[in-house]
Amino acid sequence: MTKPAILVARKIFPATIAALEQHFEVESNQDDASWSKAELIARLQGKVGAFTTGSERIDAELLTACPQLRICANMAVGYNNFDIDAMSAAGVLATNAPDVLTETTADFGFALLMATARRISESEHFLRAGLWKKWSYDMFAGAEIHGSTLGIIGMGRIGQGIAKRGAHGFGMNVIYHNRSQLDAATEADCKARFVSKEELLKTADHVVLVVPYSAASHHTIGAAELALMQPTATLVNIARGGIVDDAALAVALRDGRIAAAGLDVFEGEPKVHPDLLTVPNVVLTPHIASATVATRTAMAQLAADNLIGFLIQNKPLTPINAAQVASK
Ligand code: 8YV
Repeated sequence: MTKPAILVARKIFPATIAALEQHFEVESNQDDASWSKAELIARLQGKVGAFTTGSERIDAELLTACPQLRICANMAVGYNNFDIDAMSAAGVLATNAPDVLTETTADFGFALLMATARRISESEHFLRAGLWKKWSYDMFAGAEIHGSTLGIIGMGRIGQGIAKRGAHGFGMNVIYHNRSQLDAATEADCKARFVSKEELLKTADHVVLVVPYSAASHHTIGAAELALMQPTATLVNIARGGIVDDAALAVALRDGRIAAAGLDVFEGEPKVHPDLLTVPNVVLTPHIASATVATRTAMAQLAADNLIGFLIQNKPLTPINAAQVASK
């Protein structure tokens, strides 16, 4: 019997390819070539499944051109690269990779917060440049972490992980804002208090962004929100590019409107707003919050298991639009 054909759109662990090859005819991109949309569409011809990452945009145009496609399995918890309505209309299942990256991403959020508040990148650049001639009492004096107020915008699984690290590990006073207030037991577990976005921005010493990207969350933080923050405050974005207005942030950092920022995601990445590259008080990392070997392996495995689960066993593990696809 011929195996169903699938496309793996980006370079991935050889073990993941091998696992997929047990069930599918696999065309993969182990050269990690940058495919245009036209090339992606051409490669998807005859494929019933696609293994995608955040870099492949799956929209109505692509779906119309690939009528055999039945599932796109994203190796990411975020799926703003998917037009879910268009996928549902085309009867194409979307799956993501939640849970397996929660703790690792929360670890990174906390690492970026600490690097930002304690000026670790900035001081290392100073040292490497040979500028350290003598100790000084205020050299790279940053902001306190322990006992300070941590404001989290977006209190899903990763936000809760960051809250627990802050409250239980560093004695921080945790406040959060979310579309809806969490139940009392979860709030108690996270030692977190629900506040308005405005109160959070005005009172937090450190603001961490963990909201999914959508039209509604575009520029959650812009010039007006930055103006509400304390001049000593830090801002960390591990959510998605576009949640922060990067141009407005660069101005706020340059003018000392806020003390510092830590960014793992950018508007239009891998491009970075040029003004962010010129201000010293920002820590910049290339979208690596989930990047440990174990977690990226688990994410790839989950995406592969979704393809196998759906196409072979008719049982995807972490579907996003199963009900809409079933009703087609
Ligand atoms: C991914 C992420 O590594 O899971 C997500 O949503 O942002 C990262 O963990 C990235 O999106 C590549 O697929």
